[in-house]
Formats: sequence, C-alpha cells, structure tokens
Amino acid sequence: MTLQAFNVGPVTLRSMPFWCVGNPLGDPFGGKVLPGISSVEVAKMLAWAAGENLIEATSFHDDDLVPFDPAHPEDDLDQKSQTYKTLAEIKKILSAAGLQVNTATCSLHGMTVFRNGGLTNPDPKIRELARKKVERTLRIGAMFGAKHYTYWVARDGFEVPVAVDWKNTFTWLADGLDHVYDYIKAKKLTNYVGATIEPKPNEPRGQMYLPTSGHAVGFICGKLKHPDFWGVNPELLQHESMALLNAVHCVGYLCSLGKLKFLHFGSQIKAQFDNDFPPLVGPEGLKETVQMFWALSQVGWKGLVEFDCHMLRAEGDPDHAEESRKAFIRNCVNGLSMAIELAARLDGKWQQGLTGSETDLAATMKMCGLDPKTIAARTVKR
Ligand code: XUL
Ligand code: MN
Repeated sequence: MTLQAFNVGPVTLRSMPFWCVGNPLGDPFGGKVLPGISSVEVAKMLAWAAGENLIEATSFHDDDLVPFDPAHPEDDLDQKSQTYKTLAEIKKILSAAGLQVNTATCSLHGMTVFRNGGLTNPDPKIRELARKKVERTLRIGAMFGAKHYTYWVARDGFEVPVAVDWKNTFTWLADGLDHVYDYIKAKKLTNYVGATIEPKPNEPRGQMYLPTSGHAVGFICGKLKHPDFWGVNPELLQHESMALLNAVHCVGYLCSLGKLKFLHFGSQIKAQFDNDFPPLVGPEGLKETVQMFWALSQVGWKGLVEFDCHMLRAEGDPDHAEESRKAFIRNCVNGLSMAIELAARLDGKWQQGLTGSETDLAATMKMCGLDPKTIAARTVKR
C-alpha cells in the first residue's frame, strides 16, 4: 500500500517518529509513567495512525528499533541475528501500512560510553565506536529506504570550556559528518537524498557545539566537504526558542539559503528546558507557529513536517497506555492542521499601507477570524 501525500499548505507529508510514540515519559525528577513498548508494537501503532490518515511517514534512531552491542557492530548484516529479524518484522509492518521513512538518526546520547560526546569525544577509540554505530545506522536506514540521515548534536558539547580541545573538536566533528557522506557513496546507499544537522543550544550538555541553525549552516558551508548534501532540520518552536530565537526568522533564513530540509515540530515556553509540548499546546507560541507556516507558504517551501514532542507527563495514563499514545498522535496532527489552517487566513496582500503595529493587529484579527468593523465599532463605543 502507498499512502497519498498530504499536500496541505506547505506540508507535503506528516511524520511521527518511533521515539515520540515509544516515549515512556520519564524526566530527571521521576521515573517512567507509561510501561515500555517494544519497537514492533510502536510500528503497529504507527501503522494504525497511517490507516487513520493521520501520518504518511516516520523516522527512528537505531536504538529505537534494535539495541546496539559494541561487540557486534555488524549484527544487522547477519540474517540469522535477532537484530536482522526484528528489523525485517518492522519493515514488513511499515511497508504494509505504506509508511515512508523520512530520516534515520544514530543515537549517540543513550549509551553511557558516549557521555562525553560521540563524534567529538576526545578519546579516539570512542570516536571510532561512534563511527561504527553511525555506519550501522546508515545501513539500517538503507534497509528502510530512509530519505535522510540526521545528526542531532546530542552529547557533542561541554560544560567546562577550559576542558575542551578547541584546536581539534570541530575538525573531529567534520570528519565524522564527512564520513557519513563517504560511507553512503562507498556503499551506494542511493536511498539517501541528503543529510541534516539538527542544532540545539543545550540539554543534555550545558552547551552544545552546534547550538542554532545559524551555527549549523555555517558549519555545513565552512567546514564540510560536501555542503550541497547537507541541510538543517531545525526543531521549532523548541530548540531555537530555548535560545530565545524566533521560528519565523529561522525558517525564512534557512529557506533563503536552500537549507531547510524538513521541520521538527512542537511547542515550547521560551528560554525553558526542552519542553517538547505537542504543537500549539502550552501557554506560548500560537502567533509564532502560525506565522512560521505563513512564512513557509510565502517563500514557496514545501516539505515534510515531523512531530518531535511527547505527551504531557501528567496525561500519561499507565492503565490506558495505548489510548494515551493514540490520543497524543491525534493531538499532534490536530495541532498541525490548525496551524496550517490559521496560516492560510494570512494569505494575500492585506498588509499594504499599514504600519508594523497595524499589520500585526490586522494579522491577529485575520488569524482569529475577527471582523475589523466590529472591532472598530467596539473601540469607539462608550
Ligand atoms: C532532542 C531531539 C532529538 C532529535 C533526534 O531534543 O530533538 O530527538 O530530533 O535525535
Ligand atoms: Mn528533534
């Protein structure tokens, strides 16, 4: 079965990753709220969502599908291994549901061996292990026909600036990312149309080496050997808002450079830790989210939007875990539909002759469906 593209407003496909659905809602102050769920069970839930016309695509970390054993970094190539069998089972479920795979990303954050970094770890043996794990992820992605490989900056960062090897760190990072390209070409993994960097300012590290989309683009163009292969998948509103940046500005800038490959999407309270609220959920960001989709339409960008968020911890119901997870998927998709619909209200050339403040108020009236005449009448009413 092949799902039709979504193609509403600037959004061609909607993607729900494995890690969002499988998230058991632990946080630094408390344990898991929901019982764990196997990767095969997550695949079945994603297939359900596809059947409900909620999503057309998914994504995964290697660890979301199968565990990694450093002693057997090529277990995926052995058809008799449990790894291969699990991957084959998941592939069957996703294919039957018509789900595409947007991106494969290597988890270099979960295993404690990577606690001081993956691709930038000062220990060459750990950098080599990270490289092997990335290669395995690329092969797994190829098995699923993934369109992208994503490097999220993860534990490549620091807390103590005077403990960092500033002479070599960014070269190690470039070597690790150039190896992604070289491995894809050497192994003829033709499924990959490109690769992305996902920046984040902090968390899990105090500071991350590529904190914003601007840093990511600078690194791609200034330091990587194949800049055309690489783009950015900003996480908006979350990651840029953590650094008090603006999502409309972010997508406008990335699109002007042809570097917006796809979007990670959710909601965020500015300057807080990574809230990962579902789209439009929480006290902030309605205007920013809607204006972001408006800006994407304005510049003619079309592409995939991937939810990267989790249900509110307070809403996880361990006695009805499946229902909680399904409700979360619906809420994400509803939030996206609302944002696209509200953004469409801003189409047209209605700003002409208005000041900045008037434009903003007029935009809010249009977005909220208020009648300017009624508002004007109320304004002067005694
Ligand atoms: C973390 C985050 C990651 C990446 C993939 O904040 O967004 O889930 O999207 O590793
Ligand atoms: Mn993300």
